[in-house]
Amino acid sequence: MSKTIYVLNGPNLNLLGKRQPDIYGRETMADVEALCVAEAKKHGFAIRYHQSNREYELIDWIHEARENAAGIVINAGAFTHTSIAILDALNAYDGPVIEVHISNVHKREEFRHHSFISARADGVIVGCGTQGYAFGIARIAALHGQ
Ligand code: CA2
Repeated sequence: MSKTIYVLNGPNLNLLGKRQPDIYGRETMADVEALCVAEAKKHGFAIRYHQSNREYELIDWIHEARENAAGIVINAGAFTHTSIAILDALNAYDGPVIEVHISNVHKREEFRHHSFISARADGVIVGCGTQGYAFGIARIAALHGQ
């Protein structure tokens, strides 16, 4: 069994900690990566961590995960609400997928209430801040009995 969990982040999440702290908190992407590495280590897993503003890069990483990932934690950012292409890529991946949103999208604008990714996700974590990433990793570990 693979011991690598992919953590994938979509557009604008590179700005985390730099703007809108009232919505997204003060931690940066680097802080979230460190949190993911630490959580994964507790369960005996490693992390492959990526962020991109380009849809095709996220799709390519999901394809790569088909070969070697124990699971995928994905915050696809605004692509969550628009991308059938990311849904299709996730549908071609057999392992556990956990969808994470830092903010509670259901308390926000109506257009954030629908997620294409939720149609594939095994679990969805919203509104728990960046801690949601750790919950996602813990869930994937639990699904593998770790
Ligand atoms: O709550 C989340 O994690 C979101 O996936 C974040 C996306 C948003 O489009 C989704 O509806 C919900 C946006 C990410 C933008 O991140 C920023 C962080 C700091 C400053 C500006 C943008």
